[in-house]
Amino acid sequence: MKKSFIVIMLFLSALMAVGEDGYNCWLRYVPVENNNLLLSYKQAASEIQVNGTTATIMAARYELSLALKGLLGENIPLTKDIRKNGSILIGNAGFLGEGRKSLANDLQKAGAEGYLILTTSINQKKSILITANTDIGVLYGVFHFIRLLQTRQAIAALHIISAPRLKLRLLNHWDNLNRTVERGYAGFSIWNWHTLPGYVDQRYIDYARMNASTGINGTVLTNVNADATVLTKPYLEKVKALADAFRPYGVKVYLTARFSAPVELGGLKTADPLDPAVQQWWNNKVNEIYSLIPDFGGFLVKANSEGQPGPQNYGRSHADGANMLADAVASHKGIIMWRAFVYSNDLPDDRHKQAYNEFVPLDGKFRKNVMVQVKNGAIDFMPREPFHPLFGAMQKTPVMMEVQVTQEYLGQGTHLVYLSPLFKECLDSDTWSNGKGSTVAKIIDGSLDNHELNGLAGVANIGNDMNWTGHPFGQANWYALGRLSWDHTLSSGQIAEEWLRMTFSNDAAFINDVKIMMLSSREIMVKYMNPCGLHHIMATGHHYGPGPWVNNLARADWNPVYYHKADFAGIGFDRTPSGSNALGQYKAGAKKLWEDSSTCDERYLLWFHHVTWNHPMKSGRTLWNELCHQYNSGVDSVKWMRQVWNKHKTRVDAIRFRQVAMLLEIQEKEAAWWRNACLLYFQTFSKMTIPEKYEKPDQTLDYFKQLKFPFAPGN
Ligand code: GCW
Repeated sequence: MKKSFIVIMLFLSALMAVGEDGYNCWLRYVPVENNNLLLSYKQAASEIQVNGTTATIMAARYELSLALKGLLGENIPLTKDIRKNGSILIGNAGFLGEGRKSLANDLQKAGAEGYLILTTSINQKKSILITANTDIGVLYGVFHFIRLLQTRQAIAALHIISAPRLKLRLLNHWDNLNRTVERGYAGFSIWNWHTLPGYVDQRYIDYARMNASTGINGTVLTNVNADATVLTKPYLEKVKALADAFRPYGVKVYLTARFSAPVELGGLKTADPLDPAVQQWWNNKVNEIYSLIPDFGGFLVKANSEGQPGPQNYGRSHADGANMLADAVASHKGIIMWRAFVYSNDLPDDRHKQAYNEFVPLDGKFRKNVMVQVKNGAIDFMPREPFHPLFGAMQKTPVMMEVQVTQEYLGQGTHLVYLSPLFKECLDSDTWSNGKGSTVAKIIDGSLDNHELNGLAGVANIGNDMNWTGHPFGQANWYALGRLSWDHTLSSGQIAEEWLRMTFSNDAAFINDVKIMMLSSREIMVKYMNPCGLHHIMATGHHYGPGPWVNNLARADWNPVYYHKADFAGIGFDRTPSGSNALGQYKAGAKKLWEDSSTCDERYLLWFHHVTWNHPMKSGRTLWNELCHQYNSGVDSVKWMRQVWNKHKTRVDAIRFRQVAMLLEIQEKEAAWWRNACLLYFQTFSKMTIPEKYEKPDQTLDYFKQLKFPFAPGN
C-alpha cells in the first residue's frame, strides 16, 4: 500500500471518529480516497499559473490552492510560466492575448459573470484553462472546477461554459441590529455590529466564499422590518467594512430602507415621497452611502405592510414611494426591490387577493430600476402554496421572486426539509401569462417579458451557530438557493447530490439513500403538517407547532380558523367564484387545475374549496379518512428517514451523525404532535373516528392547546 494512501485513510478515519463541526459547509476539502482518481487529479494539477493581481483573482488563487492542498494532500506550486503538462492557468481573458480569438465564441456565451473551463494546449503543454471576461467570472469558474474534484468527476477533457440565468442572486437577512434574527433558528446574527467596523470577523470572509461558490452575488444585510439606525453614519461605516470584505467575492451589499427615516433621522415633519425636502433627504443619504460604498446595490423595502411605514401613510401609492427611492439611487446604478407582501389592515378581503389587487394597477408606473419582489405564494411561505398570481400579471415590471430559506413554517430549526423541490415547484409552475409554457422561471429570469433586471432572493437561514444554519441539512437549502439562482434548470436531485458529496461523503451507498431521503423530505413534511391544501394553521406568533384552533387574534386573517374554515359540514377555504374568488386572479390555463372540486389537484383541494368531510378523494377514501391517512403516513415517513440515516452511521463523522440523528428524533416527535393535535381538533367538527389501523393520539386536545413556548426562537 502506498504511503500517501495510508495517510489519507488515517486522516479520514480520524475525521469519522472525532467528527466535524460543519463550519466549512460544502467547501470541505478532504483527501480524495480513490487512488486512481487521486493520481489523475495530481497529473492534471501539478502547477498553477495565475494571471492578475486583483483581490478577486487573489481570492481565486487562494481557494484553488487551499482546495488542492486538501484534496490532493500536497501544496501545488505556483508558476510564472507553464512548462509542463498538467498545469492550471487561471486569469481573465484580457491576459490571453491572441489566444483569446479562438475562444471568442465561448467567451461571448459566458457573458459578464460566466466562465469557461477548457482542457487545452498552452505552450504545447496539456493544461486546464479557467477564464472569463471578468475577474469574478474566473472566481466562479475556479469554484466550479473545485466542485468537479470534490464530487469526484473526471477532469481529463473539459469544455464547460456556464453563465448565470439570473442577474440578482441574493440573500435577504432578516437580521436586527441587536443581533436577533426574525425567523432565525441558527443563533444570533452573524453581523456583530458592535465590533464593526474595526473588527472584521473571518466569518464574514467565509460567508462571502460560501456565497460565491454557489453564485450568490448580493446580500441584504438587515431585516425588512427595518430600523433606520443602519442609515446613520456610524452604521454606514460598519456596512462599508462588510462591503469591503465581501467585494473580492462579488457579493454586493444592499440595505433595507425604513420609509420614515427622513422623519426619524432627518427631523423632517413628513416622509411624503412627493415632498421635495424628503426627496432631497434621500438624495443626500444615498450620496453619503455611495461615497463610502461605491458599488452599493440599493434598497429592499417593506412598506405599508404589517405596521411598516410607507407612502400610503401620505396618500401616495407604492409606485410613488418606490420611484422616489429609485430616482435617488439611479445615477449610482442602484436598484430598488419593493416588496409586494402587503395586505391591508382595514380590508376584510381574502388576503390571498390583496397584493394582486394593489399592484396590478401599478404595472407600468415604476421606474426602470425598480423590481417588485413577490413571495412564491400569495399567503406566506407555507409548506405548499400555489404560485403567486402576481407572477405573469405585471408584464411591464420586472418581478423578482422571494423564497424563504429559513424554515419559519417548515419545521424551523429542527426538521430536515430539503427545499429545492419547493422552490422548483413554483419556478416550474405555468402561469399561462403568454400562453402555455409561461413558467414562473421564465418570468423571473426576464426571458418571457424581456426584462434586463431579474432575480431571486432567499430569506437567509444563517446565524452564528458553529455550522451556520443550526440543522446540518439547513446548509443544503442555502446551497440550493445559490445553485438555482445561477441555473434554475438544475434538478433538485443534482443539487442534492452535489451538496451531499461535498458536505458529507462520496460513498455511493450513502448518497443514494440520503439523496432519496432529502428529495422526499418536503413532501413528507406537507403530509404531517398541512396535507390536502391546508395552510396557516401554525401556533400564534412564533409559528412553532400546530395551532389550528387559534381564533382570538386581533385580525381575522391572522387566525388559523380563517384559513381552514372547518365546520360541521366540511373544511377548506372557498376561493372559487362562490367564495372569495381568488381563483379569478389566475389565467384560465392555470385555473383549470384547481377550479372544480371534483377534479382539483388534491394537493391544493382545501386551498381552493370548502368540501364535505365525506368528499370522495382519488384514493377512494373520504376526505376525513384521507386526512387521517396523510397525517399518519407523514409520521411513518419520518420514522423511515431515521432508519435511512441510522443505516449510514459508519459513513458519516461522529459529530454530524449524532446531530442529525438527534434532530430526526425530535422531528419524529413533532410530526406526531402535528398529527395528533390536528386530527383531534378537526375531529371535533367531522365527528368521525380515526380508523383503527392508525396510532391513537397519546394526549387530549386540551393538552395540545395549552402547550406554550414563550421563548421559541425567531419570533
Ligand atoms: O412571514 C411573515 C413573517 C414575518 C415577516 C413577514 C414578511 C419580516 O411571519 O416575520 O416579517 O412575513 O415577510 O414581511
